[in-house]
Amino acid sequence: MNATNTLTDYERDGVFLIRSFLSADEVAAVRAELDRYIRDDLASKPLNARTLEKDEKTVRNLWRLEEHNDFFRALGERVDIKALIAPLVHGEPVLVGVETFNKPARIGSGVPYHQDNAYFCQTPPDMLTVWIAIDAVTEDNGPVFFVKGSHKQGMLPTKASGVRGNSIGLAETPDVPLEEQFCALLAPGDATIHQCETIHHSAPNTTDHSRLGLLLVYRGAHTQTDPKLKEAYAAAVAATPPA
Ligand SMILES: O=C(O)CCC(=O)C(=O)O
Repeated sequence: MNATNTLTDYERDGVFLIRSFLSADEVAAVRAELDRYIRDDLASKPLNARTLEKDEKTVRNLWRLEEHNDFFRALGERVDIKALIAPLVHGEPVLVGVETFNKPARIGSGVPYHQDNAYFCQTPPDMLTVWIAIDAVTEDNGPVFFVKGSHKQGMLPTKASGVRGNSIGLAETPDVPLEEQFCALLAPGDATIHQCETIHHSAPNTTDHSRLGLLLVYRGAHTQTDPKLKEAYAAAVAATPPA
């Protein structure tokens, strides 16, 4: 990977793609540990460790894996990954979350248009997400669409979305047709990295193929919580709690 191109693309577009971010063996190890964690550990964790789909039994999201699981904390703390992230967050990267968006076959729910900083509430917005495909992400199984360059607009007005696990969305849908958005089609192990104010969303998964993504979230050590953003987020999450 060319670090200069990476930084240029990230600053310009607010998102970029990295092929083979994890090897096939690493993807297999992630999948095995997620399966084991859901089967053996999840029931003993607090309710805020996950969000379920509408059937009330299939996992939509795992949250706080860096707190609950040594394997995922170690992955998020990997020195090579943090070295890649440092220039992008303009400082010392701090791991703040390891999560999943499972998007299970047939019942995986959609994610409304949003900017992550409505959840993270950080200033300056030196915060990002590494979204790693564990399953293949196709046009049909609910890929994430990004509006390139949208991070340059700053934070846009929000509204409570009523979606469990994604309680705050954009007040208005951006005026950019889907065909002009960047659709992240990924093979297992590929990743995208998006800045926390880049607009993105995904559709429900109605296919027979699961679309599991593992997310590593980092901020620069210098960022601080913005009280106004926090107030809006607290109201949305109180209206639609994640669990
Ligand atoms: O995985 C998805 O469908 C949405 C992911 C997302 O919203 C995020 O990465 O912030």
